[in-house]
Order: sequence, then structure tokens, then C-alpha cells
Amino acid sequence: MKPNARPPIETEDLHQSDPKTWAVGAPAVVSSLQQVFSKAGVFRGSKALLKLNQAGGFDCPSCAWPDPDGERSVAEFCENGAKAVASEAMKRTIGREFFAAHSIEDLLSRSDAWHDLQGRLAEPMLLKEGATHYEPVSWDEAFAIVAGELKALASPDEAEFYTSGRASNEAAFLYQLFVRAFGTNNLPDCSNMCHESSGAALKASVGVGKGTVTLDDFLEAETILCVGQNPGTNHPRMLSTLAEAVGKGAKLIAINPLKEAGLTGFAHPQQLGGLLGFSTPLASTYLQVRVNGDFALFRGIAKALVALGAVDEAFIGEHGNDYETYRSLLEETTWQEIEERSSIPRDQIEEVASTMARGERRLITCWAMGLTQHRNAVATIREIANVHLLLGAVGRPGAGLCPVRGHSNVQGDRTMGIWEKMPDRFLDALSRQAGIPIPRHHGHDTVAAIQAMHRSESKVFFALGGNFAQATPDTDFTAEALRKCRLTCHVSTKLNRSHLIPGRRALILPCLGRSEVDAGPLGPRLVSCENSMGVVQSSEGKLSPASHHLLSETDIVARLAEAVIGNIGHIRWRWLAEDYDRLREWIQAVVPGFDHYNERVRKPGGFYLPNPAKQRRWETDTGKANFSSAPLESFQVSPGRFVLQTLRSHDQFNTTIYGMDDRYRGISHARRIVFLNPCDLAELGIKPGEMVDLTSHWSDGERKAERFQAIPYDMPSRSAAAYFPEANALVPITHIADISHTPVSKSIEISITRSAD
Ligand SMILES: Nc1nc2c(c(=O)[nH]1)N[C@H]1C(S)=C(S)[C@@H](COP(=O)(O)OP(=O)(O)OC[C@H]3O[C@@H](n4cnc5c(=O)[nH]c(N)nc54)[C@H](O)[C@@H]3O)O[C@H]1N2
Ligand SMILES: Nc1nc2c(c(=O)[nH]1)N[C@H]1C(S)=C(S)[C@@H](COP(=O)(O)OP(=O)(O)OC[C@H]3O[C@@H](n4cnc5c(=O)[nH]c(N)nc54)[C@H](O)[C@@H]3O)O[C@H]1N2
Ligand SMILES: [Mo]
Repeated sequence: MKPNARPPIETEDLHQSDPKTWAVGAPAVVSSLQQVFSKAGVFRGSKALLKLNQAGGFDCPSCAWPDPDGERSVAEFCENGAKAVASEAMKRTIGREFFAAHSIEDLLSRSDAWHDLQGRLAEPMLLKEGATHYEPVSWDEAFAIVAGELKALASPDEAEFYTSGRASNEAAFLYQLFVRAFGTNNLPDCSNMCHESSGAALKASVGVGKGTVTLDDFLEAETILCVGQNPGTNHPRMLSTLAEAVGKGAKLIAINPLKEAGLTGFAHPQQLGGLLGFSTPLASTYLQVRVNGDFALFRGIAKALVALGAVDEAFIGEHGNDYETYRSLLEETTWQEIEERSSIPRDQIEEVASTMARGERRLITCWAMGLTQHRNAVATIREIANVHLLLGAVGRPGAGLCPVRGHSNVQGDRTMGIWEKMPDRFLDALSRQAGIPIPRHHGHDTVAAIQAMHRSESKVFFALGGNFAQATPDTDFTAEALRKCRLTCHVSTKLNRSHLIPGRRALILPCLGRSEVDAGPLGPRLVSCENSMGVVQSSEGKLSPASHHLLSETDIVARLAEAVIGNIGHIRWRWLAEDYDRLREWIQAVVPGFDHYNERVRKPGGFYLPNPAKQRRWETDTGKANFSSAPLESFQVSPGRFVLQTLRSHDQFNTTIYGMDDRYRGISHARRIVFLNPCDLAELGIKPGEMVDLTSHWSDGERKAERFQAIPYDMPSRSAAAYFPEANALVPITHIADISHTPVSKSIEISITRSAD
């Protein structure tokens, strides 16, 4: 039997204390410095931190929350940004000696946290067919291997080209050009598992698949909703924006099954009071909604707004489409159904609606994975858009929709064409610029790519960043799919489990990180990224590269494209990659909104991309802002079972595990745990800390993950939470969201049993 692809089960020393009621403050500052100095050293670490998110410095590789437009403080970063930089800026490297000392099987038995601690990948490595160890390989040989395998395919559609959201605009643009010139649109990406549902919903409702607010809007908002999001851990810099807005009188309403510390209070790390632990209360209302109860909740809010007479008839008359159908649906929906599905009482819903109906109804709604990773995610997000349309709360100051993006350039990668179904407008422009035909048939998204590899229809898997084998659902199935490939190839900065789940042959191509100097033949090169609010900014690495063998992602793509396709049409791969200004000229010619790209990207603070919905221009199928009228539903499980959501601890960035603590939730030294409602635990007859096995149930069968410690936690009855990626083995590959096809990582039906001793 092949070794297991799941993270190993290790003995842990769990300690549980009371969850915190506020986030950041001195503990976050101490933790940041500890991480950075211990991994990167004092000199390299301080240099990195002083250049992080500064004009002329580099963009934080952690989340996509924007930097302030105006003046920036010396420390424009957060604890988790510091951890991301520490992990990338590590002085330790791993190359031929390391891989000679550790077989694949040995490395598979190590934890993800151990993998991250080993250091930066230092040279290209090849795993030959049947080999037990990776061996060094030259760059030329590596490119020749990939080219050989790609050219041997019967069709370009037999290859999958994955992207994670750290690639710069320049690398992403060149990469999709290469993939399309090769002849396929098989461009699955991390966004398929992330905000795809938001993009699909917003495009259908308001005509743009991105958010419609900027940071300034937060300071004018009267009400801010934060739904299905844990900003204290995942977007810590958002807390200072929220605190400032609350200080100016905005009401913050949190909607989350768990009481997250970052939503209840904030201690500013750059102010003395904050460092001393004086915190500002944030959310004035906290609705502990049932998992997947948000659709019902927002329908209830809409019903209450209509009853209050808070509807902006003038806005709807001018801009809205299909309001009448929606309004009759609201009348038909009973309060009983709304209360049952959301588990929030009617009077609380009405109170929230009256808060939103105050003043000029300047409402912002923010959300993240708590909404996007459910079967009805698109319908839920469209219901939020409905509420905004009722209030006319889109396209005016202080009001709008705000999906909070994950990876630092995931939004930019999409703008650059990393999508399996880019619109013809984009493909036409690309074809014109490149002087070659571009395939039009849609490619595979992430789940379709896994299925195609599992059926052996796709035979080569190539990844620009990420950790596909651990980020995707159904770990065992996905591992089988990858192992069936002829070649798997990862462009990466750090060792991860995907490198250890090889096809017949496997390659690791090590690249520069964003913090490092990207020296080209004509001098240091700068790249650019787009944040969650559509601002495009430059990023210039400042640290010396971890190893002299490293290439930039852009050079890797260019050299690979040269080996696979050669110069073709107007494309001269190496020439384009030598000087990123040339690439930016191409981007400008293909993607709207990038005029004078080279000039504007060099301005401190960068530039905003156009956003038609913000101007109340609706690029939808009807040319109006569309109300949606989906039937109300929520995820239901059989009696005795639980709804499991998978989430992030405070010490991880997706599949990169920095440490074993989840400080704000009061957890230390453990990751293999499952949070449960205390009454449910008692009913199961399971004591806190006891070991349980989790079995997920879906129409295609059962999946089991063993030995999680059960933890009592303040959360709705019959819900459960466990960390990603340990729980991914339970997510069925066949259970995906309607329309967006996002794996439903937040609604998994499970049963819980005591583990055998
Ligand atoms: N430090 C750090 N920063 C990160 C990341 C990281 O791993 N570490 N990841 C980055 C990425 S790629 C992303 S996409 C973002 C993710 O940012 P988040 O979306 O904040 O991440 P999750 O941990 O998945 O948190 C989901 C939240 O939704 C809640 N939730 C779950 N189900 C429901 C539901 O049905 N309804 C409601 N209302 N709430 C629900 C959970 O309790 C939890 O608070 O963060 C980005 N930033
Ligand atoms: N169960 C469950 N599954 C989930 C989620 C969930 O909430 N629950 N969340 C989903 C979400 S929102 C996302 S975005 C995906 C994330 O999926 P991915 O983006 O695939 O995963 P990451 O863990 O972010 O990728 C980490 C790896 O990227 C590489 N890397 C880091 N920096 C760079 C760089 O600059 N260049 C290159 N080339 N490589 C780099 C490193 O080798 C590192 O090991 O996971 C999804 N999976
Ligand atoms: Mo994400």
C-alpha cells in the first residue's frame, strides 16, 4: 500500500483555557517578533519587517486586506503577516543533502509544521520513476522533462495548470498566456475553493465579481456586518479599520456560529493603551447563527426591512430588476421557517434590520469562507446583495459589498486571466496581442481537474505555488488522482505534502519569494499585486535570495514556455520576461483599466481599477441590478449527526502550519481537535479531551478521520468545527456548491464516536 497522504497523527499536549474576548495587543507584537527573529534572524528579519507594506517595499504575502491610501506607520503589518514573512525569509535552506537524507516515506511521516521549519527549497529536484528519494536536476533538464511530457500528450487538455494566489500579476499573466498558447483553459486555482461563490453571486447580482467598497467607505459607514469571517486571525489589519469605524459611530454586527475574539474587541498594537491590554469593544450585536443559517437570516432581515418601510423605492425603480418576484417571496416566507433555519429569534433579526435602516442606511457587509464554502453559497451571497439593493446600499459612499479575499494576490490573478472560463472579450484581446489563436472551450476548475486526473484523462499536473494535495477536499481521493499522473511538478518556495504525493515522476522547481530581490539582466525587477479592494500596487523584494539557484516565477514560466512551445506569433518569451515593464505593456493592451500601467504602478499607493458597480453601472445580463429569488434552504443533517465546518487556527496560513496554538480560542499545543457544544458532548457521554473518530456521510459513501480530541466550546448545538487540512479527508469530492463548484468545506455531515483505545 502507498503511504498515507493525510497529515500524520501525532501525540499532542492539549491545553485549553478560556477563549479571549479581544484580539492583538502586546501578545501579538511579542509573537510577531519571536517568529521573525527565530526563523529569519535579527538582521534579515528586521530588514524584512521594515520593508513590509511600505511604499517601495514589498507587499505582504499573507492576506489581501488593503494598505491605507495615505500615510503609513513604520509597522504596517500584523502578527500573521510577520509569521508569513518569517516563514519565507528563513535562512535555512534544503537541497540535495536534505533530500538524500530523507526518503519520501520518511517525509510523509513528518508533520506539516515540521516541513515548514526545514527551510527554503534551494535547488531544482527530480523524483525519478520508482525512486524513493528526490535528486538534484539542472534547470535545463527540468524544463526538458516537463516539455517532453507535455508534448507527448494526445491533447493539451490532458494537462492541469494550477495556481495559488501568491503569484504576482506579471507571473500570472505570463503563465496563463503560456497555458493558453499551449492550447488549454485548464487553469484550476485556489480561488475555486475560496471566493468563487462570491464572484459568481456578485457578477449575477451587480455585474462585477469583486467587492464595491474601498477603505474610505468604512469610515463613513453607519452599519458594518461581518459575516462568516474571523478577521482577528485571517485579516488582522482589518481590525484597525473596524475599530476606527466603530470609533466614528458605526455599529458592527457579527454573524458567526463561534464567538471570535477579533470581532468582540481590539487592542491597538501601535498605541500604548492597546499594548497595555486596553481594548475597544467592536461588535455591538453578535448573532451566533447556525452553520449555513445565513441565507434564512438575511431573508429574515429583508422581510423585516420591508415591514419597517425602509425600502429605497427610488433606487429600485431606477436600478433594480425583478423586485416584485422577490417581494412576494418575502411575503410567502414564514418567520417560523426563518427562525428554525437560522436559529436566530425574530426579535433579534428585527432589531438588526432596524439598526440597518437608521440614518442614511450606509451599510457595508463583509464576508469570507463562512459563507462561500456551502452548497447554497451563491444563493446566500445573492441574498445579501438583495438586502443591499433593498436599501440602495451599493454604489454610494459608506455603503457596499465587501468579500474579504484570502491570498494576497488572488484577486489580481483572476484579473490577469487565471480562470478556467475567462470571457471571450479577454480571450479576443489576448489572441490579438499574442498573434495566435486562443482556445475558447472552458477548462477544468479544481474539482473537475481532480476528477479528470482520477479518471486518468489528465496526465500532467503543474502547479504555480500552493499545496494542492492538502488544500483540496477528499485527501485520499485527490492523492490517488495525483499518483495516477505521469508527471507532477510544483513551483514552490517551501517543502509541502504535495511534493510527497508524486505522479510517476515529480519535479520541485524552487522560486524566489516576494520578499527577495528579483534581479533581471537589466537590473532589479518589481512586480505588482491587486488587493481585495481593487488597488494595484508595486512590490519590490529587498532581501538577498535564499539560494543562488532560485529563479523568479516569471523566468520559470518563460523558460518552460520556450522549451514547450518556442517563440510563436508575437510572443518572445524570454524577451517579455527580462523586463517586467514589457509584460505590463502587454497586460495594458489586454486587460481594461491598466492604462499607463508602468507609470501608475510606480506611484506610491498604486492605483484603483475601475469598478462599474461602484458607479451604479450594472454589467449584468439585464443591465440592471438583479434581485435573486432562490428558494430558501439550509443544510440539514440526519438526527444524531452534526454539521462540521473546517477552519483555520491562529497559527497557520492555509496548509502552512507555523505553530500548534490557537491563542484566541484558548487552545495550545494541539491541532487535532474538534470543537463541540458542551451540551452535545454531555449527551454523547464524551468527556472534554476524550478522543473521538469523525465519520462523514454523503451519498457516495462514508469517510473516516480518527483520533480528534473533543473540546467543549460556545457554539450552536449540533455544529462541530475542526482545523483544515487535518479534516479535509472528510470533505466529499462530489459535494460542491451550486454554480461555483466550490468544495463545501463548511457543511460536512458527520457522526462522532469514541475512539478505540
Ligand atoms: N493568518 C492567516 N491569514 C489568512 C489565512 C490563513 O490561513 N492564516 N488564509 C487566507 C485565505 S486564503 C482566506 S480565504 C482567508 C480566510 O478567512 P476566514 O474566512 O476568516 O477563514 P476561516 O478560518 O475559514 O473562517 C471561517 C469563519 O467563518 C465561520 N463560519 C463557518 N461556517 C459558517 C456559517 O455557516 N455561517 C457563518 N456566518 N459563519 C460561519 C467560522 O466560525 C469562522 O469564524 O484568510 C486569509 N488570511
Ligand atoms: N477543508 C478546507 N479546505 C480548504 C479551505 C478551508 O477553509 N477548508 N480553504 C480553501 C482556500 S480559501 C484556499 S485559498 C486554498 C489554499 O490552497 P493553496 O493556495 O494551494 O495552499 P497554500 O497553503 O496557500 O499554499 C502553500 C504553499 O505555497 C507555496 N508558496 C508560498 N509562497 C509562494 C510563492 O511566492 N511562490 C510560489 N510559487 N509558491 C509559494 C509554498 O510551497 C507553500 O507550501 O485551500 C482551500 N482548502
Ligand atoms: Mo482562500
